[in-house]
Amino acid sequence: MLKKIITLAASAVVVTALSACGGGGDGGADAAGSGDGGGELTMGFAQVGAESGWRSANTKSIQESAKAAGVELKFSDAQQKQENQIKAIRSYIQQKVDVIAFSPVVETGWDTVLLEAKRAQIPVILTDRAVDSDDDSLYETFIGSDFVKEGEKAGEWLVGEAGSDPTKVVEIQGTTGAAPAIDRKAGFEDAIKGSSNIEVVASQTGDFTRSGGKQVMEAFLKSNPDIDVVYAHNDDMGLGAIEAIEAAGKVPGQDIKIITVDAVKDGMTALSEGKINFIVECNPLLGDQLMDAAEKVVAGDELPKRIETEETTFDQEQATAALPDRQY
Ligand code: GYE
Repeated sequence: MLKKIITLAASAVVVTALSACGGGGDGGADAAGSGDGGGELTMGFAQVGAESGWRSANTKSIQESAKAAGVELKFSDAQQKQENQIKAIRSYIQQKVDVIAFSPVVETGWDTVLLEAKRAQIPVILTDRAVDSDDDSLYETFIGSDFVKEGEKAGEWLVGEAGSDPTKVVEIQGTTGAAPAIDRKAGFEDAIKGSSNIEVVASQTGDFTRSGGKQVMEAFLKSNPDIDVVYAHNDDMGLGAIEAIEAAGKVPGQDIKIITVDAVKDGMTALSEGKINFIVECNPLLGDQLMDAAEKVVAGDELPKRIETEETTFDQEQATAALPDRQY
């Protein structure tokens, strides 16, 4: 019943900007919002943190899209800690928001809190990162990239680049237990497994941060004198690795080749300057898709369980061409 009322309210807003049309009832659709859209939908969003350029662009996209869609956004930053995200989700349940969205910092350990949301009849949308759960009724849909594919693209480029040369790779992984870290590793390994000349000699987490990437690379350079390639699971860690490589008197992009994932502006700039060699794109601009999905879910529409974002890759020349129009 409530869903129907909201559907009507949602279609009405297209015609004219109603203020406080109000769903009423216990479902939490109280018209708390203000501003142009009328605020009939309230979303609680539990963000991972502010660990990378990708994350900042993602947060900005969500905030801007919420505003444009007239969604009242309650936003929290979990500082890369699962316990903080769980707390935020519980508080959104208590506040009876209409929809909860979050980007799970790690893959496992979500069933209990998701069940609490389900019992409270609050739909959950996953953005960017997936959860590892046997029960896919605990969320409506997952909007984000195929991280395995991203890892494969990185590995495929290296296979072509290395030819038959013996190639020693060090890998700087994302946050331990996070979907993009697990999947980017797996995809990369899969792509290089037929090339016996390519060897991953060390692999450690840099937690998706620039400082983490730098520290890990410093340690790698000490223990492995002849590294040919760095594969970093995001641009920020690659940029940190560049600092460590330069401090060690080597030339990034030449003495040591660098492959990263994300394609945020800082990464693309380093690629265009020749310090990075190849970037696999991961699109952080998920805001519009998220607001669209939220409106549909609250209106009672069935969504596909998986909404995949489209992505490409960049070499140095392509980065130079793309940079002037890059939004993030
Ligand atoms: O690649 C990284 C960020 O989950 C896809 O998280 C995201 C990753 C992104 O910290 O830069």
